[in-house]
Amino acid sequence: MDPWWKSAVVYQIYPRSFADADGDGVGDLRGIIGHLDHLAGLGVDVLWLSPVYPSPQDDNGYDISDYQDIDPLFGDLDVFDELLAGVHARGMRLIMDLVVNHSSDEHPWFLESRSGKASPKRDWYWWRPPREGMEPGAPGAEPTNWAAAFGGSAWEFDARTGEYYLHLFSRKQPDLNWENEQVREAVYTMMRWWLDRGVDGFRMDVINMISKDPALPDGRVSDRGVFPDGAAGYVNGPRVHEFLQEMHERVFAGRDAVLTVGEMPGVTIEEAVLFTDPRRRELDMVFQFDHVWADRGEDPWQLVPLKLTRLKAILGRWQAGLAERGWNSLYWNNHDQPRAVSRYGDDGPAHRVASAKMLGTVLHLHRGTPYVYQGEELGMTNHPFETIADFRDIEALGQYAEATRKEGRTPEEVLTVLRARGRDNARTPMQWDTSPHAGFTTGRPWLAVNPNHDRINAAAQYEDPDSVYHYYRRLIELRHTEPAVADGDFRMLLPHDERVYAFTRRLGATELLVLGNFTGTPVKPDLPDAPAWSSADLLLTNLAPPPPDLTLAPWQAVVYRRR
Ligand code: TEU
Repeated sequence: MDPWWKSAVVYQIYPRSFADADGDGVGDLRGIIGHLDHLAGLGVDVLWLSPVYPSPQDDNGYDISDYQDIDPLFGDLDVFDELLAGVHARGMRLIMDLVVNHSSDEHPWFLESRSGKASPKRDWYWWRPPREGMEPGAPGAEPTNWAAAFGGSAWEFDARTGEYYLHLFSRKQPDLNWENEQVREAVYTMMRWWLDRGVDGFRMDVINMISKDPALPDGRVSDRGVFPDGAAGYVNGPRVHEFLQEMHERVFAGRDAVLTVGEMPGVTIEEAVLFTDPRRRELDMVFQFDHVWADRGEDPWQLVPLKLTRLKAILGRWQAGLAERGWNSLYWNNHDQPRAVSRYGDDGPAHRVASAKMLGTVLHLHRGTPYVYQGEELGMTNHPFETIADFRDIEALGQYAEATRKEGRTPEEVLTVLRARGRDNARTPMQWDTSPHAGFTTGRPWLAVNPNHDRINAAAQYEDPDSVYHYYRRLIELRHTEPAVADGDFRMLLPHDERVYAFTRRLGATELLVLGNFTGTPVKPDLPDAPAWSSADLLLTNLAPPPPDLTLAPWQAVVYRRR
C-alpha cells in the first residue's frame, strides 16, 4: 500500500501573516482556527505551520528560545490543542516546523553554553578560538572565513570567553552541535513530546546542514573579498544520513502515519534519493532548491529571467531521478520565495488569473507531493515595495546593508532585486476581503497589506466559480480522484520548446497529457498526436477548450485523459 501522503496536498501557513484574531497586527492561532473552513473547503490534507514557538522573532520565529511551548504572540498550548482538534475534526493533519540546526541565542541551552568554557553545555554549540596567532576579535581572526546567510561572518565573537560561536544564519541563531549526543537526545525527546500531543509530523528546517565537517575547512576565496561561501563544510555533511537514521529510529519508529519533509538547500538528486528511499528510513521527502535558484545569476544583484527550457530540464531531472526510489515534493512558493504568479507568470490584470491557474496545474500534475503556500490559492502577487524602509525581513535588510555599504552597490540596483525576489513578497498579510487591512487585522499590520486586496481577496473568490481558489480546489480534488496523478509515471515532452511545458503521466492503461502555455500569446504545440488527444476527456482547463490542433490560448493549461 502506498503511503497516504503520495496523494496528499500540503498547505503552508505562515502564522504571523495569516489571520490576526486579537488585533495586535500579528497573526495568531485563533486567527487560524477562524479560517479552518477556508482550508477544508480547498480540500488540502495537511497543514504545515511555520514556527509558533517562543522566540525573540529575530527571523520571524526561525530562532526558537523554547521548543516546547507557544509564543504568547500566537497563543498558548491550550489554543494550540484547540487548533489541532479543529484540524483533525475536519479530516486534516498538522505538521510542525522543526528548527534544530540552530536555536535562538536566548534559548537557555545557549545561555548556559555561553556562560563559560567549563559549562556542561559548552559543547552543545560550535565554539572556537580565534585563528592561530590572531588577536581575539580582530578583523580576519574568525575561526573560518564562512559567510552567514544574512550578511557578515558566520562567527560571532563573544568577549566573555574570548571565543567565537558559529551561526550560519543571523547572530541570534547559533548552530547546535549535532556531534554532541546530548544535543541529539534532547531534540528527539522534544520531537516525541509533540507527536504524543497529536501532531502529525515535521517540516525540518535546513536539515541537511546539521552535520558539519569537524575540520571546519575554509571556503574558497572569491575575488570580491567578502566572506566566502563555506557550504562545502556543512551542506550534506559527513554524518547527516547517520543522524537522520538515528532520529527515525528514536522518534518515528512505530508511528507509521507521520509525515517528514526535510528542507535542503543545495541537495543533489543523488543525495535526495538516499534521504527519501523508504528502505533507508530517513525522511519521506525533501525540498530541493534547483528550480528556485535557476533565475539567480553569477552576480546576485543581477536579475536573470528564467528560461522555460531550463526550468523543464531541472524539474525533469528531479522527476527522473526519483522515479524508482524516493519521492519528490513540489512547490513554487513558500515564505522565502517571491510570489509565483509574479515570478513565472504574469501578474498584470489581463493574465494574472489564467497564469496563476496554469502554474498550479503544471506543478500539481507532476509526480510528488504538492505544497500550496498561503495566498497562492488566491493568485496573490508580489508587493509594490518602494524603499528599504518598507521591508521587515532580516535577510533583505542584511543583504541591503552589505551590498550598499561594503560592495558599493547603488540602493536602486539592490532594491530592484529585492522587489522581485525578496522574501517579504510572500509575507504580506493574507487577503481575506476588501476591508481596510484585507480582513487580516483590526489593528496595524506588522507588514503592509498589498493594496491590490480590493481586487484580490478570498471573499470575492468564494463567490466566483472561475476564481483561482475554486480552480485550486478542483486541482486538489483531481489528485484525490485520479490515481494517475499520484502514482503515474512521468514523461517530459518538448524539452526544447521555450513556450509550452508538456508531459504525460501514465498508470496502467490510463494516460494523462498536461500542457501549459508559459507565454502571453497563443501557441500551437508541436505534438504529432494532438488530434487524438483533443478527442480525449478534458479533465481540467483554465480557459475555453482548445481547438483540435490543441492551440493554447495565452497562459492556458489543459489536462487530458485517455484510457
Ligand atoms: O531557509 C533556509 C534557506 O536556505 C533559504 O531559503 C533562506 O530563506 C535564505 O534565503 C538563505 O539565504 C530556512 C527558512 O525557511 C528560512 O525562513 C529561515 O530564515 C532559515 O532557514 C533559517 O532558519
